[in-house]
Amino acid sequence: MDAGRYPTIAHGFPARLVVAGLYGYVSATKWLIEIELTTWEAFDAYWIPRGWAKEAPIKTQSRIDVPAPGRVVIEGRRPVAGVAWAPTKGVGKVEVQIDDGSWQMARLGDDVGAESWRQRVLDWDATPGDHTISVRATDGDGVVQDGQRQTSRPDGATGWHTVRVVVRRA
Ligand SMILES: Nc1nc2c(c(=O)[nH]1)N[C@H]1C(S)=C(S)[C@@H](COP(=O)(O)O)O[C@H]1N2
Ligand SMILES: [Mo]
Repeated sequence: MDAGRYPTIAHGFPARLVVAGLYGYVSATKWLIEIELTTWEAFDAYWIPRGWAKEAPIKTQSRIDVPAPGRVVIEGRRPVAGVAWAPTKGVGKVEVQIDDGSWQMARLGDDVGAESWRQRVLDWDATPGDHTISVRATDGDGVVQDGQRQTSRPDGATGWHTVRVVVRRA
C-alpha cells in the first residue's frame, strides 16, 4: 500500500469521506462501522446534540499569516500574505486594509480549484508606528466574507482576521 496515497488509520483508513464545501464535523466520516438507512429529520449525527448546527457549509474566510500578530516589522516594503478559501464558489478577490485606509486588492496565487485554499499577497509600504491590518475575501459570486465576529460554535466562525504589528525604523 502506498502510504502517500491513502489516509492513515488515525485519519480514517481504509475509508475517509470528504464532502467539498462542508465542515469536517458534518462530512468527514471516519472509522465507519455501521450504515443505517434513515431520513435527514429522523437522525442527528454525533455533534448535533452537542450544540453544533445540523447544516454546516464552509464559510468564506481569509487569514493573515505574515506578518504574525504582535510581530515587530522593519519599515519598508513588506508582504502582507496568507490564504483565503470560499468553497464551492472559489475565491473571487481578497482585500487588505491597513489602519483606517481603503481596502486594497491583494495579488492572488494560482487557482487550483474552487474547493482549494488560495494564497494572496499585498506589498505594503510599512511606515514606523503601530498598525492594524485586516483582510477579507469575496467569493466567486461576489459575496463578501461576513465581518460579524462569531465563534466556531454552532456553525463556523465569522469575522475579518485582524492583526496588530509594530513597525520600527530601519
Ligand atoms: N468517526 C469520527 N469521524 C470524525 C470525527 C470523529 O470524532 N469521529 N471528527 C470529525 C471532525 S470534527 C473533523 S474536523 C475531522 C478531522 O479529520 P482529521 O483528523 O483527518 O483532520 O474528522 C471528522 N470525522
Ligand atoms: Mo472538527
